[in-house]
Amino acid sequence: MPIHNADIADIFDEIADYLEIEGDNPFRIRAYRNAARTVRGLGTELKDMVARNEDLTELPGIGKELAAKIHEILTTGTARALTRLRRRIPPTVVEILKLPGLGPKRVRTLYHDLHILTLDQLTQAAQQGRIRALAGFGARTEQQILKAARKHAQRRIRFKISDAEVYVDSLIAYLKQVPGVKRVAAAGSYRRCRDTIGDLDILVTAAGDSPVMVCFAAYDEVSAVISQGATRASVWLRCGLQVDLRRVAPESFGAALQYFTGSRAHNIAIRRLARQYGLKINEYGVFTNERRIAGETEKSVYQSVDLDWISPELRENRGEIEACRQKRLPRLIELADIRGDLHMHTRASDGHNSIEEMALAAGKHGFEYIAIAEHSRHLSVAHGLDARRLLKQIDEIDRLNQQLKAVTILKSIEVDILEDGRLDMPDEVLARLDLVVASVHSQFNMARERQTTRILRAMDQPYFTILAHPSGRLINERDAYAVDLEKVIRHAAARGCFLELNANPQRLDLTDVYCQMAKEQGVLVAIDSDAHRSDDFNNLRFGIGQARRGWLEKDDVLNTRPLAELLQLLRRTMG
Ligand code: DGT
Ligand code: CA
Ligand code: CA
Ligand code: ZN
Repeated sequence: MPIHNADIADIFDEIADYLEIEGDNPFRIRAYRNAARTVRGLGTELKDMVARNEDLTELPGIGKELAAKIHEILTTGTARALTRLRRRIPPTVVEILKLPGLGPKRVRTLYHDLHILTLDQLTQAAQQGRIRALAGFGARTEQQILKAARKHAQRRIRFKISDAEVYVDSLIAYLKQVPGVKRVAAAGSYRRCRDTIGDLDILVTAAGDSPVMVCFAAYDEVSAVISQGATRASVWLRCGLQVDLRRVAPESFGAALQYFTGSRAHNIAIRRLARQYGLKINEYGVFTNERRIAGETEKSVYQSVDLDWISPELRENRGEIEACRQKRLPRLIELADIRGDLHMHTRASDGHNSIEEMALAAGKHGFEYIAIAEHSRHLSVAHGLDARRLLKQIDEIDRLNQQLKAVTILKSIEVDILEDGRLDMPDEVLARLDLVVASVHSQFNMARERQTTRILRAMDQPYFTILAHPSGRLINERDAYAVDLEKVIRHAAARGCFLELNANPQRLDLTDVYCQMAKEQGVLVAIDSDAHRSDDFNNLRFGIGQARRGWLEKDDVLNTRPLAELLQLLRRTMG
């Protein structure tokens, strides 16, 4: 990874932030700030200057010490000075510094006098009126802080589930090898397969003398310990993810897992139900008066209120409890139900593998079929295909289908929906395909009504099979465009076409509630990888998680069908 000037400037600014909080020498702090400004405004990349052996100390504000730091950052990617500071002060404290009205001096006071390390702790202290008593604060400031903290908390970035997974897997593997540890389980939104994760909740059971809590705090990836006790601890990982660990007794494991899996709304509904039974459910178990009657397994908790075990993905209080009572919980789709993938790219547009490589990889995943859906010409940044190149690809696929027996390659395209709802390819060319995947890649800012009309018009084209990534969102990067998805779903039902659940963890689009709506309207959903390289088929599991949150069963999903049945369904959308 090349180090750019902006990376170096960020490191200098971060060092300055920490030094300010620590109350370091103001001249030193200013030196880092000035250096950050110089580096940021530089016309040339520092890495090129170093490669040319130029003398960095000739730059304004860069002395010998800072020049050495620039060299260090360019070779190691970071500065030891920063690593040391990060070990002393949690990154969350620096986040507090970003609140309006809270300069380093005040943040330092909060940190030293009240041991406030996180925004949550800050909010709590303000609510309890503990801040106004500090020198230089007062009641008005306390109110301002509370307001700012709440506003900031809403903006706090959540981790994509795929990003969180990397850290969860290695943390769980680490905890499992701690002496005396018996069970380790992830709970919270991660277990419910939400598309994004606020923080990670982990439960362990362990023998009495197990050092699990200490080992947790000493984990390599931990950048700061927020709190640590005998049964609970919270830390920040270097990547910025917060992890809460709870140690529970084996007989409470199920109750704790149920409690910390949530969602909050689901738990509240379950506890309300328990009261009707004269029971009390908490994270330690199910109790009548003070006697424990269940809690070792989740199943026992649900049984105590006459319910079957409910899949974590459904626990959002969206009707799952009523459905369970009436024995009509869905049999949720599983990854193994998927028989093929209907949206992927190859080198012909912006993918990285050949058609043949994609087909062979698909075979390894046990797929019966794949559909190649390159971009169309309108998406020029992705080398979209025009009619001539698409016709050439059709011939190539015919040839490959002669050779390859295990996987059938279907002919498709991810055609752009143009501004007026027409498709970016003549009908007579589309007619030669097995299916047409269509999507919006431009004009995201149209008014809601126009955007909706545009998409409905596209669906009414003679050749239209699947609406890809229907909302266009990119998680943490781009909001969904304004569109009436309810109307789109009803229209798809009338037209007899399908909607995609794009399984790329950056998209996960359709979202859960719209999956549920599509199911209710009888619109089949295609769970597709939108693979740009053969490894991307692995992303399908994220799509399955989202589909399960949307109550989808095998029969609600288009690409669970065997090839012959699929072809029949596709043909109905083509002309
Ligand atoms: P997140 O972290 O924002 O992605 O979402 P969750 O669902 O993981 O929420 P989190 O981490 O605050 O708490 C994990 C679960 O623990 C939550 O889904 C329900 C349970 N829980 C935590 N605190 C409370 C509470 O104060 N009341 C209730 N009823 N449940 C709680
Ligand atoms: Ca959580
Ligand atoms: Ca939590
Ligand atoms: Zn697309």
